Amino acid sequence: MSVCWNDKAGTFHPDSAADYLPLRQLRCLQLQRLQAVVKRAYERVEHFRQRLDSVGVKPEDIRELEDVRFLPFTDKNDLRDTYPYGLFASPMSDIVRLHASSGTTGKPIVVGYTQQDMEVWKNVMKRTFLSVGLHQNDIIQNAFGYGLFTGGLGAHYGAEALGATVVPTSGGNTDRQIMVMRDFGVTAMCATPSYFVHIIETAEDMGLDLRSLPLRVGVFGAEPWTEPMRHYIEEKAGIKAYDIYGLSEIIGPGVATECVVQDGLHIHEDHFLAEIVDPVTGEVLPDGEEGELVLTTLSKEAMPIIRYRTHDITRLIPETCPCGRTIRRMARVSRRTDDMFIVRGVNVFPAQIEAALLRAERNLPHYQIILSRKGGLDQMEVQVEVTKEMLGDTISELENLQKRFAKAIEDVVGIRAVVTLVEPQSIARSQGKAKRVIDTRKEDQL
Ligand code: DLL
Repeated sequence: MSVCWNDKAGTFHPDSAADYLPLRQLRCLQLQRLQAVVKRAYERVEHFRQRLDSVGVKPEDIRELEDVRFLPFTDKNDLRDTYPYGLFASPMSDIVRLHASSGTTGKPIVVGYTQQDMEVWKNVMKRTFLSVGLHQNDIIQNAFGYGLFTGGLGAHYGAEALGATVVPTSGGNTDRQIMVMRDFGVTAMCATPSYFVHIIETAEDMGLDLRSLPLRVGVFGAEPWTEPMRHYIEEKAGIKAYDIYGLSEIIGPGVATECVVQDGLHIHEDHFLAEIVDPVTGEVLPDGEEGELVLTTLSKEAMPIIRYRTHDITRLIPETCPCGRTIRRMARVSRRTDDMFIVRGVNVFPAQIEAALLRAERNLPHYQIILSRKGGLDQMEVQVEVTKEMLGDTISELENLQKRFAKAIEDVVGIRAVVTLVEPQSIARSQGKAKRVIDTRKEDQL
């Protein structure tokens, strides 16, 4: 049986001990793990061996934590080029789980976990829940999608490890989500923030005031959101809303989480080494400066990842947190350095849309992606210019084409888009790079 007691700002739990390690001990642990993970990657993954050899670095050259900067970066293209299992450092017989996330073009990227990796994932998710003040008496409704997306199962196993009661609703079916939330006495909700806003608005339409329910905590992540959105959610639902961050390539959710102070996300530094680099030069920036987050897994067996360019922009917060945790915080991620956007929690690259359109029509027409938010739900419209040749087609041929585009997009990206055929030359041409994405999801629209 584990014991809980209050610290200055929240609860301290023995299973969160790694959050509070003395800094010297934490850095020492990180170095030992970094040395081991680089050795493992070098010895077992040809891709990493070649990369390290190409810059003349051997695992033994990592003598202190700062030496991590001698190592070459990894990015999504490395996962794409080695699809599906080329970065695995464990035999398939040791892999107990696979997940996948969007690649930059047609194919997803695949990530694998050993039993030991699953233990780590459970542990960091359990610590995430403890950080936001949840415990074994909570009833946690998990509306992150179950499936290839890491959100659903990642949060699920963490909540079970906590000893809480998990209600695995997955995403969608909003009326039922609200019924479950009310009837099951749910006290905490996991979801993408935009989906929870949709839940709030649907509940309002149903005449239900969420403030009258026992719900007290929201655990939100998988997409950027803002302070005004937090205030809106907290006020409308009568809860505390927390930001959690993670990415499939590193583990899934569980990389970083807010604590009850709600001022930055604590990185689970005993498992993930964080650096901030200049997105253009790749040069490491000092703590406090904003740049691109680069992460190295310190304990992953199946798929160790060295210096992963997340493309997420943030900064490390050097000051210690009033909650007493020693693991460093990072600021909220508000934007990315690349053209990836997130619709209803699903990562999408414009190049995927392009690949899908090309599947349906050999000559790629001019297109534009319009993102909007209605009733809290993200909408994706893909406007495709018909060509003069297509104009000769009958209405039913055009309708067919529209359907083929929509189907191809759903097949490639996994979510539905509204496809609108527009007249030739009606999409604005830009002087330089084509502006493929128009995002009208403003904070005030929530
Ligand atoms: O979104 C894992 C996750 C699930 C995190 C549930 C939190 C909760 P991917 O699908 O691989 O993994 O997408 C990772 O999503 O690089 C960020 O750009 C974005 N992202 C994730 N969490 C946040 C957040 C999951 N709290 C990509 N704020 C990341 C802003 C986020 N962006």
